[in-house]
Amino acid sequence: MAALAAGAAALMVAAGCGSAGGSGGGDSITLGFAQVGAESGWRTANTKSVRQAARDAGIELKFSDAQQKQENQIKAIRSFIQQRVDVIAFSPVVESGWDTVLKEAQRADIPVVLTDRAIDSPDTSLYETFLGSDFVEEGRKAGRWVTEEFGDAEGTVRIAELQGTTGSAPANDRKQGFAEVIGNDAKYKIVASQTGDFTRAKGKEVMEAFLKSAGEIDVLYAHNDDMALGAIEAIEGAGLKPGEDIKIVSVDGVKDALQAAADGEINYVVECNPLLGPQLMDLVKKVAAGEQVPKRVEVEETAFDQQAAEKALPDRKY
Ligand code: GYE
Repeated sequence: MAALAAGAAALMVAAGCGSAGGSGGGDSITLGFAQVGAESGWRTANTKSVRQAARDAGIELKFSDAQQKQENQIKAIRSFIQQRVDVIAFSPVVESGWDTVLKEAQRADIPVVLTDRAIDSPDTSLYETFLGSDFVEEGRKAGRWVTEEFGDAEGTVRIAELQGTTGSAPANDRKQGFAEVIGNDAKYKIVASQTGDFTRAKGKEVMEAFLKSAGEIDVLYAHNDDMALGAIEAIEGAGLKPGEDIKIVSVDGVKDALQAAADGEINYVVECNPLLGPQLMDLVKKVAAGEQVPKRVEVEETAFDQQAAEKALPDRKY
């Protein structure tokens, strides 16, 4: 019996069969990854991390860029199902509207991993796990900084908010966490709030409009660094000093924003870690092998005032 089993194992190795199985054949795992797009410095760093980690883990990566459109992501997921990849991972552009396509993946027996952004479906059987940040807490951190910075201020503190992509988890959650904190004191007033779709160009455009129509602005809360960097151009264009005339708090912690903080133009940066690749590949391997994984895996993050930004800059890779 033992000899037979050993022989069978040897045969399996020779044929390149491994425990991961899956329809891709061979023992390498094929991962279909549907990325949001290339809208921000955060996203570029995230894509690089995923590609590199797949290479390091020997996972075959089929990568699709949805250009920030849900319909493109749905198409990409359908195509991954058709190609019978072993695992599908994606970062949902928006929170709603995924049930149909994820049921198709479920029927095809292909496990799904959510990364970076979550979905709002009550049917949690549609995915194995979520890997990403606590965006509500990021919003709270931004709010706490505002309430500390303006704690002694008399009169109304007028806040402008540049929201991320409408309907996305980070936009919804960062808005909620921030509102939760500043909502405790009636002196904080959001006088303008609109989406800048997480891009520099829109951040600039919307901030220009705010500066024309919102009256005086004491502080800008940008849901990501790129929009803050675009807004800095708008503020300078209006003859004001970013970081002084208008205080700025943003989320992500990309190099350009830490530099702007070190230069005094941004006041506070809440970190959101984009380097999810290695953890994602670990989860993908486990899921492909049919192992149990926690339903939610969160990454650890910090925040930077101007001094801390200056210190962190030399080691910042993205
Ligand atoms: O903050 C922003 C990007 O989903 C956490 O998406 C991510 C966000 C990030 O466009 O820069």
